[in-house]
Amino acid sequence: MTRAQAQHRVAELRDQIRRHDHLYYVLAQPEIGDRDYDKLYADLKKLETEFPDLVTADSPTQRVGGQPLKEFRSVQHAVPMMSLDNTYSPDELREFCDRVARLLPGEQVEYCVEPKIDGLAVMLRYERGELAVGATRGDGSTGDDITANLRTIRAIPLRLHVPKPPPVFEARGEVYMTRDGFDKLNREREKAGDQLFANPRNAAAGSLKLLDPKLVAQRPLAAVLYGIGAVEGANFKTHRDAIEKLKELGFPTPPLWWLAHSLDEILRHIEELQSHEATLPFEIDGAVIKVNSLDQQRRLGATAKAPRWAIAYKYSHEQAETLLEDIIVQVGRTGNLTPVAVLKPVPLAGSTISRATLHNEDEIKRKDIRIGDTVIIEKAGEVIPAVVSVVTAKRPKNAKPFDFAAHVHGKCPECGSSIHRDPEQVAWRCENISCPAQLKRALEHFGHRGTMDIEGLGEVLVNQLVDAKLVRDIADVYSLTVEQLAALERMGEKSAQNVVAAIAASKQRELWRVLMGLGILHVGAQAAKTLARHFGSIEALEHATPDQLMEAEDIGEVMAASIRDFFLNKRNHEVIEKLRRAGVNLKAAATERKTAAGALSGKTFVLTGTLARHSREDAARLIEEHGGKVSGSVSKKTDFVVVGADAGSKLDKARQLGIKTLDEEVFEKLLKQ
Ligand code: 0OW
Repeated sequence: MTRAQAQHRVAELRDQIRRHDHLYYVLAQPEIGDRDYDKLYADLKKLETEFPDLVTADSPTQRVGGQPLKEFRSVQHAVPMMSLDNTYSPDELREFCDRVARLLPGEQVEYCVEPKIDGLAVMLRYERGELAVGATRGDGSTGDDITANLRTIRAIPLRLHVPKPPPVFEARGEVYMTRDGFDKLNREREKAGDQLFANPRNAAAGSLKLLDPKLVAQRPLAAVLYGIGAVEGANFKTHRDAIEKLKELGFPTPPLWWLAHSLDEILRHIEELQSHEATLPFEIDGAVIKVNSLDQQRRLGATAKAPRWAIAYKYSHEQAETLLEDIIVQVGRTGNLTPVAVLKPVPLAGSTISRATLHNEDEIKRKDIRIGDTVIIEKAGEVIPAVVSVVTAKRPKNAKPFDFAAHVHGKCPECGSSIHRDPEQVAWRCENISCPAQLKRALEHFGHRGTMDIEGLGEVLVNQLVDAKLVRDIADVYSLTVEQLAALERMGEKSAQNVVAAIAASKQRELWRVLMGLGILHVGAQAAKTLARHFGSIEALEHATPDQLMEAEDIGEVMAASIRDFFLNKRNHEVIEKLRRAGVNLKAAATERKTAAGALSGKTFVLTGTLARHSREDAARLIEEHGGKVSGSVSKKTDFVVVGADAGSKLDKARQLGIKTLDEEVFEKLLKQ
């Protein structure tokens, strides 16, 4: 192919890829499946490799930047990025409308009602149609330059695909993490023993703060643009015109909105928005009401921090008010120290709450939460209630600020050993892997059904074993005797025999389960299976260099470093030696290894509905034994969806993406091949 032909083909491929990105990430109306998309991308990548001088900054292949940054540069906003005043009730909203009417005597006012996306406010500056700068709102006049991170978000165009783009155009909006993406990310973090994100907003904010764009690219981030900042070469009469312009330029915009001409109409649309809340891909914490006419906006102007022509109306989640009596610090399985609020018991969402998470030290400072405060707690979908705010009007004189560092005085509250805080993480961690709290969590994790599956080795027995100093690490369970167990509270002879037998039986578990049981940071079930299949034994894994580790599928730098650190710790070698001496299987069985070359290797399956002849676990095991992978959600990476009775939304998504579906019959034939 000549250079001229390559140039033509490259331009064609870029247009096609951009169009499919727009269809999939902005309009959620994909026209092709994952395989065809990847083919386009691979062809473009190949041509750009053959003709490197054809690479341009706005090529779809240039979304994920090179080296991680050392820090973010600051950016001055040409037009300040204001925040919003909040209202929490119809009366407060009436005050807002009355003030607008007072300031625009005798004028008709049209309002626009749109969702208040609970993400991170950002701005995107395009110069001659090309994305020049992307930044956080910061304090409204200065933000962080996070261009490299924002370029990785596929919903954000790298170039404005219109014949004559405005010389300068600043789009403003919110970056968010999709609910599904948040759940999936937290499941992976849970399995790998990482600190969970409290909610999608924190997850999005945490992701955009990462200095390495390669990591940001792995996060399920999206964006909605709802405003315009500095602009040259375009003008608008209303807010809605501006939104239409954003749409025309290829940006995602609020999927729901209404025009209103009175408080009653506004309230009706706010209710209607709330009724659609669950169908939105992003979390919302209320509605934003704006005066639609830009001329009226200009004449209404702004206070020091917020416009007079816009207001937020916040929904009230299940909340309760109570006294924060104390703050304690708990230690999780991976050693994360988490501050927990001890509350005066209060009914909330059908249960009595006496504990709520304070997430981490930054949150306590950010919300200025003090012992003795009256606090608002909320159970907004998160698994455990959280302290959301302080009722400062009720703050007693002797309310004590909580000094996390002083409280723990640099020591783990459980075992007294030193603690460490990763610059990128927000949590402090205890460094002693034999810390009783960690040991208890580690033993529970080891015995868990999804790990070594030891019936009876649950929280109660684990606490007794550690408190009685019968075990000092996970391998000690294999030296427990029936006598030792029978001597424990509430443990009879029979159940002691059952537990000892269950522990003995666990020696024959697959290698990946042992790897899971070791609790290597970031190594969840999927990674453990890959490592077991790829290396075949703990021996081989122990001696693998980071590069060799990264040869295994889906094992990246972070995981490789974590595995290497684990095996560099001699304490862990002792534990593995104990497991070996106890006769625990430390090799991958033939089936585990065979799967690498199995008929389904490299294929990703999703199961939906009820199969007649296979349980979900059974079908998943069969797929993995044949080298396939099972995923929980349908995406462009899915190869097959196995459809049972009463299949759910995954079947619709498969059809939408043009992914092959198999009924049970065909699925079984495939396994037999
Ligand atoms: N979060 C939102 C949202 C929105 C504001 C921006 C400046 C003046 C009006 O969905 N839909 N519309 C606006 O318009 N702001 C929003 O969020 C604000 C941005 C900064 C703080 C809030 O998150």
